[in-house]
Amino acid sequence: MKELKRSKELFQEAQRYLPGGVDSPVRAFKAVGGNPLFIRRGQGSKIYDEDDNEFIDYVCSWGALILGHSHPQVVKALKKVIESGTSFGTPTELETTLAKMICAAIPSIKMIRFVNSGTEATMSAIRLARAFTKRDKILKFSGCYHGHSDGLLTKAGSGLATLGIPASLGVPAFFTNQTLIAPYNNLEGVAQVFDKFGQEIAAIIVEPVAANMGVVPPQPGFLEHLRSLTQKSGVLLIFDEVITGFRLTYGGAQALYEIAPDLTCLGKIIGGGLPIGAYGGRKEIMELIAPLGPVYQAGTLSGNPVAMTAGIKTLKVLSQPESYSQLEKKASQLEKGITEAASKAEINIKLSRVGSLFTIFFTREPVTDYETASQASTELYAKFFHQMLSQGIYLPPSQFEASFVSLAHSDEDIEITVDAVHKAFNIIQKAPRRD
Ligand code: HOZ
Repeated sequence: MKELKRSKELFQEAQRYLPGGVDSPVRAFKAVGGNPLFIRRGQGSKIYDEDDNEFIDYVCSWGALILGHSHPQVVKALKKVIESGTSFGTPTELETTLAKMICAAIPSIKMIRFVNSGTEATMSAIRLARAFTKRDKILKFSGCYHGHSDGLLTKAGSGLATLGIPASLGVPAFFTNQTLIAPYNNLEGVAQVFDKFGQEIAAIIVEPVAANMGVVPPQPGFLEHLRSLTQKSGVLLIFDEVITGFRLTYGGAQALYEIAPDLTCLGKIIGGGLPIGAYGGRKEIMELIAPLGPVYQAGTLSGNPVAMTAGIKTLKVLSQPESYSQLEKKASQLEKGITEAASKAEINIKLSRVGSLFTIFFTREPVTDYETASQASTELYAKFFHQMLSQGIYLPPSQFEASFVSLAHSDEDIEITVDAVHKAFNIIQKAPRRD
C-alpha cells in the first residue's frame, strides 16, 4: 500500500468543517486508530482511495452493495432515470413496482411505506406500533442498533458500542424511560420484563440476526419464543431487517427462520446504494398511516425515482437463481480459510457468520449477546484491521460492526484475503499482547 498522503490531507481539512471529519461516527477510525480512507471510486469488489490504493472491500457501504460497487445494470438504469429528473414530490409508478417486488419477496409485508433511512424506518414503525396497540413502552435488546432516534439510543450497538457511549446526551430521560432492555438471546430476561410491564409494551423490536455488536445469530428458539410471547400478549413484533433484508435470503431473516413478524423495517439493499428505508407489515396496521389513518409520517424525498430505480434493478439481479448459494459459497470459503489461519497461528477467535454476514471476534468464549461480544479484544481487532488494511483488505473499522461479502467478490479475492489473514494472524501472534 502506498502512503495515505491525500487521505490524510483531506481528513485534516474535513475536520475543520465536519464534526470529527465525518458524517457518521464509525467512519472516523476512532476504534482502530489511524487515518480514515477517503474513497474516490468503487468497482465490483474493490474500492480505490484518493492516493490510488486498491482495497478488496468487505464493508460494501455497510451492506447496501450486495452486488458490489457500480454494478453495470444498476449504473445503466440510474443514468437513464436521472435524465428524466431526480425527484418530483409526486407518486411515481416506480414506487409501486418496488413495493410489489418487496411484498412478493417478504409475505409478512402486505403494505409498505418508503422513507429515506433505516433510522426513519424504525422510528416510524415504533410510532405505528404505539398507535395500533395504544401502549407506550417498547422492548429492545442490548447491543442491537436500530438507528439514532431518541427512544432507541439506549444500550445500542454500532457506533455507540464502537465509541463506548452508553447513551447519547441530548436524549431526554422521558424517551428512554419508555424503552425496556433485555439481553439478546436471553428468554429469562425477556420474561422478567414482561412480568413487570407486559400490559404496557407496544412492541418488541429486534434484529433477527444481530449485526451491530458484530454478528450474533439468534439461538435456536429465541425468535420463535418472541413470536409466541408477543402473539399471546397483544404486543407487536418488529423485525429490524435493515441489514438482513434481502441479504440472508431473498425473503430476509424471516424466511430463513420461518417467522412472520407484524412489522418489518428495511433499508440498505432495497436502495441499491442510494439513501432509502422502508417499513411494512400487516395491512390493518399499515392502514393507520396518513393519509389513510391518523399516524403521521412524511418525507420530501421519500420514494424518489433514483433510489427506487437502484432498488428495483438490484432486486432484479439478486432474484436470479443461485445468487444466495453463490454468496454462501464465497462466505463459507472465507470462514474456512480464516478459521484455519487462526488455528495455525494459535490465535483465539470466534468467527460468527450467517450467510454473507460475518464477524471475527478476538475472544475464546462463545459470543451470544452484547456482554460476551464486548469481552472480545478491541486491541487485537485494531491490530488485525491495520494488518489487513496494509495488505489491501478493507474491513469495518470496529470490532462491533459486521463484514459483508458481495456477489462481486471473486474466488481470487477470497484467496487473497485468506492469505492476508494468515500473514496478519502471524504478525499479531508474534507481537507483545496485553489481553
Ligand atoms: N451505523 C452504520 C453501521 N451499522 C454505520 C454507517 C456509516 O458509518 O456509514
